Amino acid sequence: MTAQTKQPISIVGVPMDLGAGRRGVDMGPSAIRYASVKEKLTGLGYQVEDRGNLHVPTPESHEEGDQQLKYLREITTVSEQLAQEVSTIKDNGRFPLVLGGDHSIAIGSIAGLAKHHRQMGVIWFDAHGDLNTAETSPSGNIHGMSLAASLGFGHPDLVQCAGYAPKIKPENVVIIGARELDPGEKELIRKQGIRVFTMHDVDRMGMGAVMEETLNIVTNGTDGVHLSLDLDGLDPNDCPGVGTPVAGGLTYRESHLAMEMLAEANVLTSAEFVEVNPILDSSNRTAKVAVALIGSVFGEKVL
Ligand code: 4U7
Ligand code: MN
Ligand code: MN
Ligand code: MN
Repeated sequence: MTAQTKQPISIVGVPMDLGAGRRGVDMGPSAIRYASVKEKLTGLGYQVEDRGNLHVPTPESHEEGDQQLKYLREITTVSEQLAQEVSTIKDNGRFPLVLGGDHSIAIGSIAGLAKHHRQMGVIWFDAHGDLNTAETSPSGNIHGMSLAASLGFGHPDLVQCAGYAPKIKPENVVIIGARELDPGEKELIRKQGIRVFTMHDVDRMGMGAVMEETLNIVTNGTDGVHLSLDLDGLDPNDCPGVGTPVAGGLTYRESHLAMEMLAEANVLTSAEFVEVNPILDSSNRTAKVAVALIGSVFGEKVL
């Protein structure tokens, strides 16, 4: 790749843990920076700006509020700020790379991005669907509702982030790595016709074929592609530092192949890496995997 084809990157951290059931994922952006994300990208020839972290309130200083929508008010505020931040990065002609934080931050990321890409494709790499609403959620944790909200389902404060809805269309979304879906999520998937490659599908087809089909779906009639990667999509053996681990996940190599095929296709217009919880980790392993995946998705090759 020549220097001109490398779009400059802007990193923004969102130390959010109000959307998750346990503490620690607020340290995700620090852990990923500590694992040398900027150096990795600079080494690949990118011009990189780190815009630092957004301010996120601490749970100890706020009430959970509605038990089916914990910290709704605070999460709504941060989502609006993130939407603006990501939109500014796009206005500057740069590639937004968002570091989480729990997966509720996707509400804000996608709200900011979809203003610039009204037909945006989304690859949701995750053990979960994040397709709950207050009515279907078994936990009341908003990180399990972010894809639903982006599609226009759920509480109006989340759905209407940045003042418009829906952000994305079900036919432009692909979920990869799913292995734990709640009843309400399954219903939404069926009703909306969302393409889900479960672990069963990955086992049967292989990641190569899964990604070929994924790339067809997310580029068909779209004007941009966002990668929303939850590290719990990977197997907990490779990524133990996540808040909601589920056994039987994607391997290190399968995940890298997915990133490498995305890099080869050269279709990504933004990305976020979320749910790294260094408190539950040893030697910052999960953040190191995140940085290795970031390397691959930005074109790092063995040879
Ligand atoms: B993550 C869950 F019930 N579905 O809604 C829920 F299993 O962003 C988990 O993917 C959500 O990590 C996980 O609470 C959200 C649960
Ligand atoms: Mn998730
Ligand atoms: Mn998940
Ligand atoms: Mn999780």
